[in-house]
Amino acid sequence: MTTAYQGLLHRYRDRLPVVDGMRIITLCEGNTPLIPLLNIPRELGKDVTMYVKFEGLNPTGSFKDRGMTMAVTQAVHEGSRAIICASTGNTSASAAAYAARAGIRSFVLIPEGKIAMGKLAQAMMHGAIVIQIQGNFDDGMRLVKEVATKAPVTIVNSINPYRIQGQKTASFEIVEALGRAPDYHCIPVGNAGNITAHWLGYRECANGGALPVMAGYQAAGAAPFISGQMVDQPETVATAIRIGHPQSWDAAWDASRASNGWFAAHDDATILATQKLLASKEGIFCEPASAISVAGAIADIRSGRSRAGSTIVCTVTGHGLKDPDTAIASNTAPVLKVPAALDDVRRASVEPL
Ligand code: AN7
Repeated sequence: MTTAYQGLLHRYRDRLPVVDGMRIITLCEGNTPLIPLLNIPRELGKDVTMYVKFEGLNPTGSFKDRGMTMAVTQAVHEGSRAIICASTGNTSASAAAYAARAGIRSFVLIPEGKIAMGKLAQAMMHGAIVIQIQGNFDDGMRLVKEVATKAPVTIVNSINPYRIQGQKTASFEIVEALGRAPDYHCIPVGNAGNITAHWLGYRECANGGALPVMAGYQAAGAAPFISGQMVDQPETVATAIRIGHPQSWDAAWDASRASNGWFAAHDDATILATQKLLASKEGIFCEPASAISVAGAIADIRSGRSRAGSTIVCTVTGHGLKDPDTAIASNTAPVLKVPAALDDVRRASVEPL
């Protein structure tokens, strides 16, 4: 018997809808590090402990793998030969990878021109049928639901309850690492599956202990939870959360209200500045959408909305390598170009005044 880590469905078998005889489709996802932030809290000058749950270190580079291992395992168990999703990129990358692993087909609907290159590359490499639609994620979601009524395919968006089951395990890991729930859990919100899953996970593992306040953050141009109504033309540099009609609307409101939490929006400039801050001050490179949890945490610490002395966990949902184009475009420092000669390299290495 191997003692190596075998993924979430083995690890949390008794707390997930895993049944005997299931062929478990896994890439050994989960078990991601809870990284303490060092420099950002010190520079804030406030008495808080901040952690990043770095979900970008999952096998396909995002938190989606947690839900996908469960959803694809269940789909295969039910005899499904194909899965389908609409996606801003990460769900499609994960679905494609787990379908490849299972030996079944995957169909992914993505908004044309609005997904990060790394994510498109993943879907293509894993052999998904990639359908770019001239519309946004919300159009894709509507189409996927229609297709699934007519064709024998399993939807693996987070409207599939097995996705939420898998994703709740992130909360289990956090509580195990801290020995209790954090005081605040800060999380990006797009389609709102992940905040829903985290709240479920915390409730299941609380054991009578305190639950965290759930703080959900949206991009200012795609912020239905802040305006209180759906957004028809969402727009943000954080393409992963360019979603105007979140599917888990009610469940996310439940999480927010029941935890005495809140939703807040941050603009694209703040998102990119925080992405850069995390990379340059902490060595953590995440994609733009992921940085919003840290942007939100910082704003709420500064304003005093988060109590002094508290422990704050920020979910960092996806890896920065997913979207190199945005990273390169948002950096103003030039990359120096010199002849391949020692003198030129030495001259270039002197800090510019
Ligand atoms: C990096 O891939 O919806 O609120 O289709 O990729 O659970 O939707 C991605 C969502 C945050 C928001 N951060 O999570 C998709 C998709 C990243 C993401 C979110 C997404 P939810």
